[in-house]
Amino acid sequence: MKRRKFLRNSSTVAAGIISAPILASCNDQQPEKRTDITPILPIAICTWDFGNATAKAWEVLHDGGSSLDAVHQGVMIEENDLRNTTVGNGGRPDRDGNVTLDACIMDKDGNCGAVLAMQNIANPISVARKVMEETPHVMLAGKGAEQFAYEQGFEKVNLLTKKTKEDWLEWKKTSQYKPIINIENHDTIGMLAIDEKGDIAGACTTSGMAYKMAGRVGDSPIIGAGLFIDNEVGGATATGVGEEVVRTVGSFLIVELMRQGKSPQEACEEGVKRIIAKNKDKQDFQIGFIAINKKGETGGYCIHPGFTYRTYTKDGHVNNPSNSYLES
Ligand code: SD4
Repeated sequence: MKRRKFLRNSSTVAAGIISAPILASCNDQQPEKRTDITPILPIAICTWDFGNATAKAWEVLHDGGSSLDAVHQGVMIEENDLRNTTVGNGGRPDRDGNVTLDACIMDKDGNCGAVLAMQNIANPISVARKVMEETPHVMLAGKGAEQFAYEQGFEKVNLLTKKTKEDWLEWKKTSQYKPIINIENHDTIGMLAIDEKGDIAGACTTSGMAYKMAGRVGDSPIIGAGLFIDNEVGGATATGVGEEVVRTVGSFLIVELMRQGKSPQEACEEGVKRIIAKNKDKQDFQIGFIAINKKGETGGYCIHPGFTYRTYTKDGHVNNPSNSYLES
């Protein structure tokens, strides 16, 4: 009898009387890892209603691809979409009119790579992956990141579109810097995926806050803040005002809360509450967290209503409205 069937049929095991190590001595095979819940695998999840991105990630996962390839190819869809003014090519510029992009990627082994405030390159997530795979470093910033990208064969691209230039010139008339809550109902894309093997990876990419100071970098390319993966536990990623996410090392915090036993939903809620606790007099900003655990369970939570997150599993492709700390 196959070992799996033996375990299922054994009333003694069902009663929990015989432990796995004792069972292992019944035959030559290694004991199987026993789990109570069937993992929902594979799965892709991302911040906001970036359905084209999760569809691409699902395509990769469904073909048996790795979670790393899935998140990489998934978020690239948004980097390449010129209609999206918050990610990649076509993203809004800083106050000087320069588009500076941030991205990071992390794999199942804790390897990671990031680019910060990089100009003239359309796919920062691909450069971040090159940093991870081709250099001894984790982060490259500014001119160094751009130079590295050219060395890796990336092309120089003008990232400022006619539309974002016009909007910037309009903004300059008042030059008022105020992060907009739920800007155009999308923002940074952070994506988490688990592949058929059960391995977790994540990616996060953004053009950052529109009209930020030159050189400003938010949470999105900072491992632990905008994204964190621990293949034993789960992953988390963030969107919103990056300064606040950095102050709580939000994504790392959420993964650690899951390690301590919280569900992804409970961990996201606690992450938002920690941010609120540090901002007692100020709540006019948005933060959204999403998380996934090793079982494929997901969660999402935000400060203001309006944040949504996409999930793609064999059961469907859904845009989930997130619960929020504040009511509308
Ligand atoms: C940042 N978290 O640069 C990113 C961008 C974002 O609302 O999500 N903006 O702070």
